[in-house]
Amino acid sequence: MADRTPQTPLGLFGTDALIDTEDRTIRDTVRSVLAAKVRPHIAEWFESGTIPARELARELGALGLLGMHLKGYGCAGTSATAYGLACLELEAVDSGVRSLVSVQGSLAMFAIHRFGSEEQKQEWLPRMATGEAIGCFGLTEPDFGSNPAGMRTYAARSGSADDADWVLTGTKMWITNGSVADVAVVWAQTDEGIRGFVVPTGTPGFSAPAIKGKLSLRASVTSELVLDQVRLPASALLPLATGLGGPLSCLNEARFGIVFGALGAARDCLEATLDYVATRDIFDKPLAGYQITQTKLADMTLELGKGMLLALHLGRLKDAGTLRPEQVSLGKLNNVREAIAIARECRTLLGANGITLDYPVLRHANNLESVLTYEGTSEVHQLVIGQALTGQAAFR
Ligand code: TGC
Ligand code: FAD
Repeated sequence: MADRTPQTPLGLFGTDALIDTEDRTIRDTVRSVLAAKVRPHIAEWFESGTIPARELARELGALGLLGMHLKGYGCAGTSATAYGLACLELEAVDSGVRSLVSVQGSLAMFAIHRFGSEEQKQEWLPRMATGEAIGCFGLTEPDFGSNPAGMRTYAARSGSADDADWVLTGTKMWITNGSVADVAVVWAQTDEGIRGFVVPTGTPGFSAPAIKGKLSLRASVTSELVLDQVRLPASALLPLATGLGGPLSCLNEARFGIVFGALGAARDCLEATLDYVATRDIFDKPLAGYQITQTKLADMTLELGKGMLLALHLGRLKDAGTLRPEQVSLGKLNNVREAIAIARECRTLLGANGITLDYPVLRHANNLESVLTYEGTSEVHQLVIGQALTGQAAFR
């Protein structure tokens, strides 16, 4: 007789067979620690629009998740695939928790690791790896999100000598971790093009008011950065980042994490829904027994599994050092788009219960609205892919 034991969506795909033992062990550890320490609190944090960022950063740092796939300076130095799988588990809890880790490791720490001086690396990376210091990454401005090349934040030299101070003025918007950060990586126009600066947030003239009233990513700190004549020593400049390619290469790292992360939110929705339909009786039998339900479950499982295959493929390319930015766009566009579709479809199966915080689906769906927009909107990624296919840039 056929085995009718229900299988999990990714179990059905058998994708674990494509993940090496070490990466699977890391993933399973992350999953079980998050289940014990973070998941029990997440609905409450979402409802109150708070996250204990400092305590959580230390907890995640102790797990080795901050700057996880960077080498040296106290970072764990795992494979990129292991990092992706950790993002998946983090976002299965909440996109806000994954965002904290993405911004810390893939944006702020990566920028310092890739473009910083030895002094900057020694000063910040070990403390950021443990979560003792929190970082943020200021690229977006109120009028320049998809088009960061237009940024108005300006850094002027206060003299002509090479060791002259810099003075930064401008406003950054929608900055994750901003109000809780110890250090901000800030991108600004200069007379020599776009450059990056390592800004200790206690520097006079720097402030980071929190943005309130969000209906998405509520368990995450999002802030404005105000730079009012912030004076920095010459040593605050990231010496190796010149031009827009600097910040854009950091985005490749965070976008890679989202390729996996979005699948975590989708998996969590689907697993919660499978549990629900098994026990929810409609008319005279469980909801799971209706053909319409099974069609929805099958289609969602297909998209989740295809997204996982794509993510693991991109992980392998990244580990081999051959992953190209437009391939990251393929993953970010597809996996976030499918994750939000899955979250919304799951919501239909939960009926009215689906709109509450008793189940994770609408929380994930709402979070994924932000994920669809940040790190390059879906339309920006379509245009990146369009450019790769046609050789024509259609951004302007
Ligand atoms: P374009 O002329 O195409 O390029 C300028 C220079 O940059 C290089 N480049 C890249 N380098 C590395 N990685 C990439 N992905 C790159 N894309 C382009 C390019 O080769 C060129 O180099 P060079 O040496 O010739 O100067 O630039 P463009 O102004 O036409 O813009 C292209 C576009 C639209 C794709 C880009 O601006 C873009 O990606 N816009 C979206 C902005 C965005 O994603 N912002 C995210 C902010 S951070 C965030 O959202 C954090 S969310 C929190 C979390 O992650 O959880
Ligand atoms: P816009 O650029 O104004 O886009 C509006 C619409 O126009 C979108 O649909 C877009 O796709 C479309 N559009 C844009 N360009 C084109 C085009 N060429 N053709 C056709 N349509 C186009 N930024 C940071 O720097 N650091 C952070 O830590 C950070 N964290 C964030 C956290 C949250 C919760 C959110 C929501 C955002 C965050 N951001 C951060 C900002 C994020 O990166 C931007 O919101 C994003 O890049 C889009 O910019 P925008 O919101 O200004 O939208």
